[in-house]
Amino acid sequence: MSEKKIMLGNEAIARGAYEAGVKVSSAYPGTPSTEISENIVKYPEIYAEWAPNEKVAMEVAIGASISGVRAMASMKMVGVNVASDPLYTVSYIGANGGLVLVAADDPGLYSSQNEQDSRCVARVAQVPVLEPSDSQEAKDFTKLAFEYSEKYDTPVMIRTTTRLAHSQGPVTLEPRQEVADKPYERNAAKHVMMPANAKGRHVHVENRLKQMAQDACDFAINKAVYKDTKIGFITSGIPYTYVEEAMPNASVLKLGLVHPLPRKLIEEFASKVEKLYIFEELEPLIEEQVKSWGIDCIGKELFTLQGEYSANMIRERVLGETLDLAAAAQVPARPPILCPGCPHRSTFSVLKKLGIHGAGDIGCYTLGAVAPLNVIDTTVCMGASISTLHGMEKAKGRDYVKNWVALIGDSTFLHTGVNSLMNMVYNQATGTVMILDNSTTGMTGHQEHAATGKMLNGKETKAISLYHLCKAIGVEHVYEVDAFDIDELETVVKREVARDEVSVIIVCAPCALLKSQATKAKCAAIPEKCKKCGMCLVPGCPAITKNEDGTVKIDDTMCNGCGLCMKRCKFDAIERKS
Ligand SMILES: Cc1ncc(C[n+]2csc(CCOP(=O)(O)OP(=O)(O)O)c2C)c(N)n1
Repeated sequence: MSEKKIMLGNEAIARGAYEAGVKVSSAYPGTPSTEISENIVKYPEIYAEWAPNEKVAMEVAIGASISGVRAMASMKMVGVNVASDPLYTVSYIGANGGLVLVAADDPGLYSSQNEQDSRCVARVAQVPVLEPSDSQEAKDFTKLAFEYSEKYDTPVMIRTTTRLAHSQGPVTLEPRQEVADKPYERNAAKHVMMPANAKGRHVHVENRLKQMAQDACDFAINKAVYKDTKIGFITSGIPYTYVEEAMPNASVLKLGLVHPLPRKLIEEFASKVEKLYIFEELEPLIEEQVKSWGIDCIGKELFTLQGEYSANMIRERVLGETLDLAAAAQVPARPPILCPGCPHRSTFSVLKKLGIHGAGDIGCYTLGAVAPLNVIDTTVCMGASISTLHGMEKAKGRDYVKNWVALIGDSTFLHTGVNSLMNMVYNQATGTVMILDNSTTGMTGHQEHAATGKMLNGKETKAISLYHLCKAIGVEHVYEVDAFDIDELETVVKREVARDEVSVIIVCAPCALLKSQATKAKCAAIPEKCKKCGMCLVPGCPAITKNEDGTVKIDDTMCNGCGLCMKRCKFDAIERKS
């Protein structure tokens, strides 16, 4: 009997890659895609790595595909932007060994800086998109994606969303299919994209999509099920499961391939149902095309362009039910905060004291933007802190950035920050960059990166030195400071922001949640010595609260003994427990 296993959507994608005979996987972490690589690495048959960013990951997969093996790159949707340069052009090159890009979208913005829809990117890049609805399909569609990639000579995108990536379902396991490497033949007309060659390949791209759209009417993954024909839904991915839950008797055209669309199949389905709804999260990608064919349907007039969908959305908006959602509304909001003992808090406490503004970046330290720290003023995308600061200086002059710094994490600095620092050096900037080096990619759950000295498979490797990297770029003034040495940090920050040359301060202290961190003795408040000045409360450590009389107490279960509160207390009213 075949073996079944409960798997996360991401785990199932990894399993699909394994069963499809994939040999190379490259990725950069990003919620909700991270666990794909963390599971792929468990299969010794697949070479799996963390790349410093998504563009690199995509290009590694492209190289592997050109050489003749099946290869995969996975990333969150904003990573697709970073990888879009190679993506748009590899669309023309196509695939030798199957080439698959997994793009993980985040409707509802659980952990992202925007809510973009990767299907739109794929459409512009003229790349087909498969959209699974559950873990079994996540595995099956991944395998299918490699077949389509080779059959149609195209990269294929698998689009998932947070709900699929992070929910579990049963998956039937099958053995790995050993796929023979395709022979590599030099073919400049296909592999060297310069104008004369790209012109010819663009014709191939258009023909390939037309052919696929035609064939898609017979793909088993595009399925029309006719029940009550008063109402019909065209849907895909996770929203399909909501239709099944809320209206099990409706007719449904479930699309597994969401780009290109099977026009004939859609026209046939539309002609057989009285009222047609298009139920797709985020952009009206399917809806706009269906409407452009003169088919009457209801989509974004009724359903939102923003946020995650639900079965309740159908109950309310299609069935007109009034739902009592009071119980759900009563769940208290829990705003994200830095962990107790987080070294970023220590850094922010110094910047707050000095009244310095931060051009921020993406990582745990983005939380420096919220109360009580309020240090970070801007956050755009990974790597943007340094270039934003540079833009401010060039716009407003040297003096303007004397009370600004760029704040960027170690993983983010290596991702794209390093380019911006080159720009500062090259274009004679004078700003100060603080690299918050906590020795990990913290925000996404502790992934290794090029400066940690370990690879995705846990093996030791060369750790790139951030210090020497900055020096090599040409930054004369690079300093490493312990994040918890707040006096030294204050001195160095004051000195460097005043300096009329570009400088980098690498603020070092490992993430408080890293397993390698030994537990330090916890801190305790001594009420008799407490003068109620509130200095220990300023950095907003969640382990410290006020007693009714205004003195403070420290929650033992939360304190990790970082000692920041102790250092801020002028009255020795906080001490370490022995
Ligand atoms: C282009 C892109 N790729 C991936 C992500 C997901 N992501 C958010 S922050 C981050 C890195 C965080 O690591 P680091 O800069 O070291 O800061 P830390 O969280 O450890 O403080 C990643 C990978 C993203 N937001 N954008």
